[in-house]
Amino acid sequence: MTQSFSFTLHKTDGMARRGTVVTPHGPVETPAFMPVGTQATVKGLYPEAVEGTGAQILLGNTYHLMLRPGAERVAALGGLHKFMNWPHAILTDSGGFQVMSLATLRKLTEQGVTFRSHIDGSKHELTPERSIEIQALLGTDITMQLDECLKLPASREEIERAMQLSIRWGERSKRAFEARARDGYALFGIVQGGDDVPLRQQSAKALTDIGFHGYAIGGLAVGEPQEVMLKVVEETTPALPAAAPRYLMGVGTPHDLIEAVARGVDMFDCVMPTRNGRHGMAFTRFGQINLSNARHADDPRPLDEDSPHPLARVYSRAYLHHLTKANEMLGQVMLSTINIAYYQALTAGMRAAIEAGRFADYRETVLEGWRKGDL
Ligand code: PRF
Repeated sequence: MTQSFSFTLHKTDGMARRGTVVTPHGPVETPAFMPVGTQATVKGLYPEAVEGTGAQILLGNTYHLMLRPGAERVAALGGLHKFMNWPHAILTDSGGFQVMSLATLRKLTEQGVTFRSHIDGSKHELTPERSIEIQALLGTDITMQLDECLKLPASREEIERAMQLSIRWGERSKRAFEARARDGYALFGIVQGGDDVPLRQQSAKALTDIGFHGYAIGGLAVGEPQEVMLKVVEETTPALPAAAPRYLMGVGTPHDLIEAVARGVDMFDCVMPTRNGRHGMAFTRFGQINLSNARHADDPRPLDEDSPHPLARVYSRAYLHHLTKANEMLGQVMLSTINIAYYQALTAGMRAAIEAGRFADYRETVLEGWRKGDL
């Protein structure tokens, strides 16, 4: 028996929240970090390895999977969970953001967006209704509405136009989602409004009136300074229903995560742990360590002897340096795994701290560890 979507808020500490999202494919303890599995794979990691980091939910992408291998094909093969052998929860992004960053010859209208594939130049259309259909074919647990995400800086007029369009697409998404009657599954709305706080609050209110199972904050980490992002988050979360999860899309560094949780965010996704891992970077409680640096060549110490993940405890910095310099794929795999495990340890630490009413202390301890650096 699969379970219906729900969100339970267990405890708050300041604005930080400790909750549980239940999906048809299992629970997600929040604050939660979702590793990115764009092409039906978290790059370099077996699903078992992703599980071993503590992750309970992955992010998949409508845009990539509709182009290749095709949503209808994945559906015929039993859905995305079965296709990639990931039995736990999946959230899929709606495609709009990836169309804007990857596709060519884009044309945006009230109806939706037409574009050419970055893979073979073929022509495609994504509407709110088609995005919902694709995500249903993939069998995702959490569906995202189609939205328009602008890069910053942008003019107030442009920001307002994209924000209003995203609200209308949110309404259409909800209608299309309900028509498919995927009972027990969830649809999230996406707040837009750029760096304009009143527009953000207007967007949050309009989406709340439409009514979603959860609410994402999109359109951030798109060129604005971190303090602007955090200010917008801080002013937006109070305008969202306390009883629903909040997801900050495409964010971010470990520092972004801890500061956004302090401002009421529950969920995150980001390519950073895997992408940076492929480039020789390790995220640790001593901050970011660049393994290609020659200072690691003779260092027998592991990255973090107290890490909950064995890869960070067992392999020496010298070995990871060597793999990175030799451009060996095992180095990329190990660092990607270590980094996702670090993000999971960070969110687990936040969860425990909120439960204990000690989030402020935890945040200070973590920030101090990064400040002191890698001794
Ligand atoms: N919208 C959607 N996906 C996203 C974003 C957005 O605004 C962002 C912005 N950081 C990342 N991914 N649909």
